[in-house]
Amino acid sequence: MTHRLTFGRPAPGAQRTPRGWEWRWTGAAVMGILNVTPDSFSDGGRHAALQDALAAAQAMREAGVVILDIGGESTRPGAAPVPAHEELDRVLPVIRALRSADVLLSVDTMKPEVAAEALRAGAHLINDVTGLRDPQMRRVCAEAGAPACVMHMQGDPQTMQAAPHYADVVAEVHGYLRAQAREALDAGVPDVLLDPGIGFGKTLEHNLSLLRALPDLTAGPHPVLIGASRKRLIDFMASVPHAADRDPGTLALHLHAARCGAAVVRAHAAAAHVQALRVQAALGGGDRTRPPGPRRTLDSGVMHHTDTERA
Ligand code: 7PJ
Repeated sequence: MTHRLTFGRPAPGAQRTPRGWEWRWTGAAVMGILNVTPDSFSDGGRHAALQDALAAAQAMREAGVVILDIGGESTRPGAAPVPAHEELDRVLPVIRALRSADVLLSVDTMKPEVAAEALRAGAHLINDVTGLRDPQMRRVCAEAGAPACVMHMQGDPQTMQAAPHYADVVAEVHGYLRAQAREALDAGVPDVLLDPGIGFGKTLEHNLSLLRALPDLTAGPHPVLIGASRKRLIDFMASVPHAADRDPGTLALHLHAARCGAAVVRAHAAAAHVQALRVQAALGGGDRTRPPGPRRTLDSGVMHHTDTERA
């Protein structure tokens, strides 16, 4: 399955087209997670955090990674919000150090002011777990010519896992994503990726319903991102209490997502994902809707260790 994402300005790997700069790929690309939160680092120091992040990014680049998702705020269930200036102090040095590297830089943020500064500093893509609900976030992306990942979340990170409830989870999440995509494109955002938000205000049953319905979402006009890396649904499915032990289950889930047409999988164990996706592609198993044949996936990166928890 071939995927496309349009940028309003040049981006690494994107080709000039009449509509902008188009990034085109086959199979699922791996987005390597690059957390720059002090709790990801043993000594908590800012300089050490930056050095660790750059070393992880370098390793990912050498492994051929094409997208890094840089995050300066934890969105784990119950996590405390981080002020914008603190988030910027974490992510800007990483963006500045990597902006001339041949890699797409995504910034995982909910704050328009952080997105604006990050895009000015050289980031290419915004990953907003609040789905561009804030009109200011849509304006920021539109003005910078930056596509965005629009994710579904019920509630907010502080409360979302308290009592998730849906009458029809698939209809509600897919409907929400379609509506947010329309709002974003109408506001001038050049393109969107859609993400059902695994673990964001969802029980195991809700997550499973969304994963089973993935072919319906990937049949639509927008590329789809799935991020289940080390989340608690892996524990619920396979009894793996420690997040750091959940990479095998994560990989199984992401291979399923790739077969169902996901365009991007967001992962900590990025190198293992690249290897597994290449084998899946060589077997002709990238998707079930086309006859088997040789296909290629974009190269991707190696893991960066963090310990996140999510249902
Ligand atoms: C996701 C994300 C996800 C997108 C996080 C964690 C929590 N962005 N940011 N999708 N999860 N688009 O990695 O456990 O699922 S942060």
